[in-house]
Amino acid sequence: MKKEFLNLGKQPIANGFLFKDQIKEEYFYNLKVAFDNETKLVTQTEYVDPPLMFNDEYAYRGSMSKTMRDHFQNLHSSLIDYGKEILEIGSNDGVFIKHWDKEKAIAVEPCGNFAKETLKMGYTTYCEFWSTKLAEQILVFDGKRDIIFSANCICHIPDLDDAFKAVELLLKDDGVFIFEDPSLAEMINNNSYDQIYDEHPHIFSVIALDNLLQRNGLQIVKVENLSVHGGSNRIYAKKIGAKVDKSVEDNKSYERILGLDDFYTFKRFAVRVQQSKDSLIRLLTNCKKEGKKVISYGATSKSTTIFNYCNIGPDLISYITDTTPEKQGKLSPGMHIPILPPEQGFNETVNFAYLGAWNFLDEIKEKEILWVLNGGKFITHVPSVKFV
Ligand code: DWN
Repeated sequence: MKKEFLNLGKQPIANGFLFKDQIKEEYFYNLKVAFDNETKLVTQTEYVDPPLMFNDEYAYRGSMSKTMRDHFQNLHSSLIDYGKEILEIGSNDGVFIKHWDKEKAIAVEPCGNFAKETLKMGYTTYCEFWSTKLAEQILVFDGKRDIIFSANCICHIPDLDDAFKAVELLLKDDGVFIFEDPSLAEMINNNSYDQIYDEHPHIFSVIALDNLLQRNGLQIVKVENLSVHGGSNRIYAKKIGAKVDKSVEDNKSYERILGLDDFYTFKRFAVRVQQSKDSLIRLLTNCKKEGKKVISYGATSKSTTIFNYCNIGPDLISYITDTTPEKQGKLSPGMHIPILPPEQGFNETVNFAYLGAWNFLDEIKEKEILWVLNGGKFITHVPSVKFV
């Protein structure tokens, strides 16, 4: 049974970057987060219909950071021993699958603008949402898989039972299901409530995932804790009966210590979220009073949650810079802050830059070292509101 613990208010489509003439038909929904006492899953009370988020104009391009390009290149090298017949759920612009043999790798990507890119690269690409129906079709045409992989996509799927049933159906008996998504433990530790938005109906704990996998014929056999995307877990799952690595129980014990299986942990988290909101508004308001120019660095889904929950608009953030061509020249979802290319918007006139892409702090600070040496300062809310 789901019990609500956090209300992040009226929110737009997190990646719904738009032009001025589209504002009148902009879609909003109420973003409320709950704890399911049976599965221990942290999940939204209602799910936004996937085609509203994932369509032929999807704006998030996975290869837009060196961090993630390197991450997926290294991952390929570590997975090749598991086999060659791989299927990727949510292949985006091919940033991961491009390292695999075109004859043996299959891409599943519902966003047509990106499905076209992997097709053009020569990969069999199913431009559909992951489901048991699609898995049955792939079983007939392509056969079972050694590896089913997914990065930052499984937590996007509302019906996890169907998604895991589909994996179990298409996985060879000794096959492995490997997926990585933001870690609930890291969200609680870092107060990074902006991991919650329409595309993330769930934020996963290892405890909850194992409960859900096991009721669909799979079980977690290994967990790797990653630093990417603000702290993620890479889950290795196999068909029930496989040998289980120590890392699984280690992660579950740590999550029990954090209280991730207890509703009241999340009630306390909700209080910290409100405090974070008050601190961020106070800091940005003071910057404005002092006549400072503040922008946001990275037009992220995460910052959509922040700006709409905290009601932060162009009065406090002059504009947002972002390297993604599909976002430039548009307005941010909900609060309609203009988005500029960095070469146009990031310069010595900027005093402070809020880190919409705080998960890339190291890469960004390295890239903008001259601006920092000239007195520029970044602002973050993770794990607390401060200059970094
Ligand atoms: O789960 C998801 C994650 C993986 O990506 C998706 N549902 C949606 C998306 O979330 P996000 O938008 O919060 O992701 P990022 O990766 O934090 O977005 C970074 C943004 O910042 C990109 O639009 C690229 C931009 N960027 C930039 O402008 N300059 C990134 C870097 C590193 C930079 O130097």
